[in-house]
Amino acid sequence: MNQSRRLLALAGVLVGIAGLVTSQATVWLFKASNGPVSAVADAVGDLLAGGPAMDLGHLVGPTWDKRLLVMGVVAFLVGASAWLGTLAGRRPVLVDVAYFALAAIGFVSVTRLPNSSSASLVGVVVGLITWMVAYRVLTAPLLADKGPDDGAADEATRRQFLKRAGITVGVVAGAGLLGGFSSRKVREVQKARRALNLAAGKGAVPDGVELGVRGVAPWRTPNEEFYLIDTAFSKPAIAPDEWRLRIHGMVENEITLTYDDLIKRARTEDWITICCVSNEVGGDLIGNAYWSGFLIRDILAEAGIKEGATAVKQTSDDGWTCGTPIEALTDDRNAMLAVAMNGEPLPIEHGFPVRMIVPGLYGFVSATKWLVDLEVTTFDDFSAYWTDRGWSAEGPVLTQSRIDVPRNGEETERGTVRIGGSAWAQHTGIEKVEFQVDGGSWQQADLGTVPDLDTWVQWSGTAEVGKGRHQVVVRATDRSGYTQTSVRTDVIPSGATGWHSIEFEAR
Ligand SMILES: Nc1nc2c(c(=O)[nH]1)N[C@H]1C(S)=C(S)[C@@H](COP(=O)(O)O)O[C@H]1N2
Ligand SMILES: [Mo]
Repeated sequence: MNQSRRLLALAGVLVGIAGLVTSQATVWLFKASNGPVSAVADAVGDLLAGGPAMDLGHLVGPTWDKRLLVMGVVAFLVGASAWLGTLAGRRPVLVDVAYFALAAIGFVSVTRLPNSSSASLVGVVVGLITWMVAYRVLTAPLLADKGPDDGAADEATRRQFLKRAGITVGVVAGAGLLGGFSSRKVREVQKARRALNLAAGKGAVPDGVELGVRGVAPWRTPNEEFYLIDTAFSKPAIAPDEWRLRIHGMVENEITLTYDDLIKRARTEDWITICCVSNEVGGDLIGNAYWSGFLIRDILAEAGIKEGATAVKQTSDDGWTCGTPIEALTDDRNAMLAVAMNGEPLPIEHGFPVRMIVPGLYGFVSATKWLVDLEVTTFDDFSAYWTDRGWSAEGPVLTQSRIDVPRNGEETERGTVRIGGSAWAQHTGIEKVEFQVDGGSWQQADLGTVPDLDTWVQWSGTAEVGKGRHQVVVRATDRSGYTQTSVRTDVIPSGATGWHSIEFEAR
């Protein structure tokens, strides 16, 4: 390789690294859960695990497995960037397309992880812009037309390049330091979270809740697969020892709780399914976990609720607010200040260190994450984040059911086809689930047994089908005797109604 080709390759390497650093710094700055490199490593790992390739985890252990994948992704990127550097001036379109494609892989890998937020995607875009800009800045001096072999011109080019490379390294290192600095807080909180020993029960999945239909969502939703909804672009990172909860408003005694105060109290643990009001019919913004926490009704009793109060307004560390009827927090349901989810301290993105969980209500009116303030008040005296944006003030969960198998558009064998899914009516309970195939009569599905009224229920059945296209519709009846209406309504203001239906093709 001659000198200019070597310098071009070096320029490419710097460009590649610059984009990696700025994208990761962005992710850190906004405390997002997933950086693009880590997300691509996960995607590659899943591809390898799905294929005939070896299971790296067995050879090197799970932590090293991930580290090797990350190193592999970085090495690939650096190699590709070196090559892209050498294409400068010759294949400009190919270079831009290649960087776009690499960024697209990052984008898709980030998007497929259920706990990713928009901040991770912003990180990908920042990385792409860095690549585009740095590529132009660093290769330009090396492309300047030179006369026939002229040592002095060569030297000038080299100096130009080194100057620009120095500035690039400085800017990128600055961005990296800034991101790294702001991630220090998150790492501290993560460390504090890992060091907690809450001895929270993981909850054994009860016998009979799973009907064993392949493709139906697992009854317990693993934390990593639990849906995520929040408005915070940058997630709060709160260490347990700095957390305070103020309980005030229409109370006899104002209370301020520390984390230690809280976890000394008698604990409650329960299977509770929570879901989002913006879940479309058939959607997956729902999850079921074993939650550990402290009954809100006990804490409110200590504060002493004054006559006339109807609501508890909650405020999150990120400023988000919602209001819950006092009734739902003081009746016999397990409305709790949750500290653990499936036996682990709450993941940061699910509200660490303390969030609310209220069976039977949509998350937007009850499930405040990063909870710092409870104000006992009346619905007339405040409005909350989503009510200000056209959503209802109260949000009881609407009875719903979903078909998971077959998937919409799936191809199956003709003959006996298994059908199954989930149904929910938290704190009311599911009485029966019926399904209808190709407009025939409604058939009653088998139901999984559930521990109480507060979780979703699996259902299953079979259908005999011939070759061709088929349709399945499902509807649930809850324990109040209400059968889901077929009328489809929008999710706003208080949740979608209507029956879920899918089509499949039998061969
Ligand atoms: N601080 C805060 N808490 C929040 C929200 C939010 O935007 N900010 N979203 C709510 C909504 S709409 C839902 S459905 C649940 C989702 O909880 P999850 O992200 O842990 O699944 O959290 C609720 N708690
Ligand atoms: Mo929600």
